[in-house]
Formats: sequence, structure tokens, C-alpha cells
Amino acid sequence: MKEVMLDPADFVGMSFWIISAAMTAATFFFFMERDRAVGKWKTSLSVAALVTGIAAIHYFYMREVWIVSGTSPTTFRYVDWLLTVPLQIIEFYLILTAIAVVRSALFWKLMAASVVMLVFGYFGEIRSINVWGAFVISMLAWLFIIYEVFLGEASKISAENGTEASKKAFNALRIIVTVGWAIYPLGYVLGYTGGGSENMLNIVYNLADFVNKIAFGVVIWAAATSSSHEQTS
Ligand SMILES: *C/C=C(C)/C=C/C=C(C)/C=C/C1=C(C)CCCC1(C)C
Repeated sequence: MKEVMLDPADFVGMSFWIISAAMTAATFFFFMERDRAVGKWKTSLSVAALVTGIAAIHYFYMREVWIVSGTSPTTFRYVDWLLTVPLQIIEFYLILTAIAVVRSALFWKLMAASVVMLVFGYFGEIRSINVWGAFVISMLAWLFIIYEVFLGEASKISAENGTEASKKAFNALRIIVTVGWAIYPLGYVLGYTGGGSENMLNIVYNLADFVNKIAFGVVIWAAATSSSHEQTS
């Protein structure tokens, strides 16, 4: 039986604790700051708070699994992602609809691709299917999303109709989907290459969640509050 709740040498465990607290704090922050935003930006901040709130709940459980068993909390992690990634797609869509009328087909394409990405990632991680076969399919789905955001319909809408604040938010979205999301496949590769490393896998995924949920939320918050400033001045 484990004698301590958190071993001083368990850095992965520490990262689970840190992220749980950070997700909780970010949730309160985004909800409270909602008052400072105007119009549609209020909804964007609510969605940012839902993302970190749902993640916080799952982090409490993931942390427990890690501390008690020392193994990857794969199921809780993917349950969390299956809820929060679609919410982030909704967030992308909200940013776009703040700019212009957007066809809902675009929304469904992004949503479908993100679900394919996650479902194959999950089956790869639990070894229901080949780890690297799953990786390739998941990567293709992710690349499709990048394509849509950089060269597809979404990019044209932002370029042609965007305001300063919405363009800022849309650019942040692009960086999140390419640079921020790239941390996840990196974690997968580090976690499963050679003998594999559960420590690496979890620390990298935890870092990725911090960047993509909290830092992304902060960028949305910055855009939301800067556009309210534009309106009042
Ligand atoms: C809040 C959680 C987020 C934004 C999770 C995003 C997850 C990904 C972008 C995962 C991507 C993966 C690949 C592109 C290939 C390997 C398998 C995954 C699922 C880790």
C-alpha cells in the first residue's frame, strides 16, 4: 500500500495536482470575467469556462488513478477529451460566427474530424488496434483540421470579414490547432516508442492540456475584453 498521497519524487503526480488546481482556478476566472465582455464574446468565455471546468473534474479522477495505481488514466483522459475537444470546436465556430455568417457544414466537418482523431487515438492507446496504425489515421484527421483552418473556408471568412479582435482570436485559434495540439501526438510518440514511457506520456499530455485549455482560454479572454474596450471607447 502506498504510504503517501504524493511522493516527493513523483513529478508526474505533481503535474496532475498542479493542473487540477489550475483548471479549477481558470474556471472561476473565466466565469467571473464574463461580465467584462460584450455580446457574443460572453458565450465564448462561458465555453472557455466549461472546457476548464470539465477538465478539472476529470483531472481529480486522473490524479487519483495515477497516485493510487501509477498507471496512465487513459479512459478518464479520453472521456475528458471527447467532451472538451467538441466544445473547443464550438469555440472556434463561435469566433467565426462573431465575424460572419458561417455554413454549418464547416462546423460538422471540424467536429467529425476531431472525433475520428480521438476515437482512433483511444483505440491505439488501449491496443484494440495497432498503435501506429491508429496514430496514422488520427494524424490524418488532425491534418485535415489544420488544412480547413489555414486554407479552407474558415480562413477566407476570417480574412475577408474579421474585425481586429476577431482576427486576433482566429489567429490564436490557428496557433492552438497547429502548435498547441501538436504537443499531443508528441506525447503519444514519446509514450509509445521503444519500451514506452508512461511518465513521458502523462507529463506531456498534462502540459498540452494546460496550454490548450487554460492558455487558449486566456487568449479568448484577452480578445473578448479588448473588443469590449473598443466598444466603450
Ligand atoms: C482539451 C483537450 C484537447 C484539446 C485534446 C486534443 C487532442 C489531440 C489534438 C490529440 C491528437 C492525437 C493525434 C493527432 C495522434 C495521436 C493520437 C492523439 C489522439 C493523441
